[in-house]
Amino acid sequence: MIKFENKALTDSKLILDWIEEMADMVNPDKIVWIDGSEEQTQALKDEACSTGELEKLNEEILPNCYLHRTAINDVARVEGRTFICTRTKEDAGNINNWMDPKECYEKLSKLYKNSYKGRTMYVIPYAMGQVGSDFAKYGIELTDSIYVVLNMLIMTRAGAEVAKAMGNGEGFIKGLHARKDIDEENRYICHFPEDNTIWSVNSGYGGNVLLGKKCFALRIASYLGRKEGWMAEHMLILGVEYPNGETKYISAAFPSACGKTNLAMLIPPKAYTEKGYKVWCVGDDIAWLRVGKDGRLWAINPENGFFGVAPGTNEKSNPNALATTMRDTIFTNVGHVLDDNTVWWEGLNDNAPDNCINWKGEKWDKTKYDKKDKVNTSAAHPNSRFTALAKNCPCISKEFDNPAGVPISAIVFGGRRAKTAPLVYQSFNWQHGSFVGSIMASETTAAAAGAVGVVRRDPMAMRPFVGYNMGDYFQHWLDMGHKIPNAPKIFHVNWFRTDDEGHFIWPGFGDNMRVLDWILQRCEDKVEARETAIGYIPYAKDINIDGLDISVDTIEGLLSVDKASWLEDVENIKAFYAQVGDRVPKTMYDELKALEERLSK
Ligand code: GTP
Ligand code: SPV
Ligand code: MN
Repeated sequence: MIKFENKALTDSKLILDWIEEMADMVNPDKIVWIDGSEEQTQALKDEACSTGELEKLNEEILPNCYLHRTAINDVARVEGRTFICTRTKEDAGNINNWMDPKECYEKLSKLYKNSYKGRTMYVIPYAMGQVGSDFAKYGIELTDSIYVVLNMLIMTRAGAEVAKAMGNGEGFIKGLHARKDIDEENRYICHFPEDNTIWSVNSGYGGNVLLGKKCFALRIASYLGRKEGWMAEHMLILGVEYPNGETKYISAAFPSACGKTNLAMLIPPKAYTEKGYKVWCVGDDIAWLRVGKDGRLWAINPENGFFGVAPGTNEKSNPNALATTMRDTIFTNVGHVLDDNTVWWEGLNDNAPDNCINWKGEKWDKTKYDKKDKVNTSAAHPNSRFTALAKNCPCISKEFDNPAGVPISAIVFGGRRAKTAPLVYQSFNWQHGSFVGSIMASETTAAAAGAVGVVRRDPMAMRPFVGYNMGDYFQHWLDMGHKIPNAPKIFHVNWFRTDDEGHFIWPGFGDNMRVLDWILQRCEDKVEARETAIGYIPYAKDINIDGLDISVDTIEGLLSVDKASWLEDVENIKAFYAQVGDRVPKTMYDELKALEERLSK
C-alpha cells in the first residue's frame, strides 16, 4: 500500500494505482498531496526560499511575490524534443516529432528510474476549466518541483475540491514530471493522446513542465476536441464593451510571443474611452470552443492565471498586465534589483538598475547591453515570464468564471510579418477563413529554443501544439464550419509591418482597438470593404485614426497587398502543404489554387 505524508484527497482506485505505479518507478522519499490550502502553499513557499529555489521579493512593493531562475540551458519550450506518441506515425503527422509509444515509455522509464530519490513527490489534482462544469477536464500532475506546484496553483484550479470533483477519476489526464538533472540531451516532453498521458523529464521551464497548459490544454485537448467535436486553440479571448453596455467577444490566435496577452488586456485609445468603450480580458493564451445550443461558437479560457512574457510589458504598452503582476506573482528569469529587492526587465522603464542580478544569476552590467545579443547581455531573458492570477487583473471579464463561456463574434489570426501580410483582412467565409489560418506564417520568437526572427509557417498559431496530424487538424476546422450555424467571421491581422529602417509602422498595443473596431463593424455589416485577391480589405478611411499621428496614406500602405510577394508566399505554402503530407484536405488545395488564380489575374 502506498503511503502519503498527508491524507489522500481521493479514494479512486484508478488514480491511486497509477500514483503507486509511478512512485515505484521514480522512488520518492515522500509523497505529498497538494490540497490548495493557504497553509500548505505558504509552507511550500517558505521551503523553496530556504533552499534558494525561490527568492522572496519586497513585501511592501510586491506583496506575496517571488523570483525564480531556471537553469541557463532551460529557458523555453523545446519543440525539437517534444513528441506525439500515437500508435501509428501517420496519426502524429510530419509536423510533429513522433516516437512509438512502447519505445517512448521504455526510454523514459529508464530516465525516470529512481529520479525522485531524496526528493518529494507532489501530487497535484487540477482542473482545466471551471470545476464541475461541462467544459472542465481533470488531470493530476506528479512533480518533484515546488516551483511547478506553486505555478500550477496559479495557472490552474487545483487542490482538494478538484480531487473531489474527479470522482472515480475516469478519463483523467496522467501527468508525470521529473526535473532529474535538467540535462538537455535527455530532455523529453512526450504526449500519449491515446492513453491520456503526458511524460516530461529533465526540464524546469514553464511550457515544458506546467503540464496543464500546452501539454494538456492544447496537445491532448486538441486530440480530444477532434474526437468529441470541439476545438482547443492557442487563442486569447476578449470582450469589447460598447458605450451602450453591450459586449462582443473576439478570440485571436497569434504564435508565441506575438501579442496575445497584450491584445487581451488592451486599453483603448482616448478616442474610444471617451465614448465609453471598454475591453475585458477572458483569457490570454488558450481557448476551448464549442457549438452552443443557439448555434453560435462559445469559448472558455481553461486557465486560472497568466504565464506572460515580461520584457516589453510596461505602464504604456500593457498597464493591466503590469498591475496584475504587482501581487501574488512568481517572476521567472527576470532581473533582480538588489537595492529594493524588486524586479526589472528590458522595456519596463528607462531606469535600468545599476545594482542588478541578471537572469543567469550574475551581476549585470547595463553598459554592456547589446540588442544583437539579448540573451547574453540583458538583465531579463527575452523569454522571462510572470505567473499571475487572472483574478488580480484589473480588466478581467465578469464572464471569466462563467462555465458556459462567451459567444464569439470574430476569430482573428495573426503573425509577425515584416512584409506581405496587411494590417487586417477578412476571409470570404468559414472555409476560406480556415484556409487563411492554415497558411499563417510568423517570425520565430524566444518562446521556443532555436533561431529567432525566421519566418515559418505556423497554422492557426498551433504548429507546436496540435496533438495529432496537422492535415487532420485542417479537416477538423473545415468540419467545424458545418456544425456552427452562426459561425464567427474570420480575420487576419499583422501589427508588425516594418518600414525600410526596420521600424514598426503601426503603433500597435492599445491602438489595435482601431482594428478590432473595424472587425466588429464587419461582423455587423456596418462597414463596406474592398474585395481583393486575398480577402476583404478595409478602405483606409474606415480605420479610425482619431488622435493618432499617422496619415491615411500610411494606413493605405499598411493595407496594401503586394501580389509578387504573395505569389512567392504561395510557393512557400505549396512546399509547406507538401510537408504536412497527404492528409491535407483537398478543399485546402482548392482554396490555394483559387488564391493563386486571383493573384495572377
Ligand atoms: P505567449 O505567452 O508566448 O503565447 O505570447 P503572447 O502571444 O501572449 O505574446 P505577448 O502579448 O506577451 O507579446 C510578446 C511580445 O510582443 C512583447 O514583447 C510585446 O511587447 C510585443 N507586442 C505585443 N503586442 C504588440 C503590438 O501590437 N505591436 C508591437 N510592435 N509589439 C507588440
Ligand atoms: C508559449 O510559448 O506560447 C507560451 C509560454 O504561452 S509556454 O507556457 O512556455 O508555452
Ligand atoms: Mn502561448
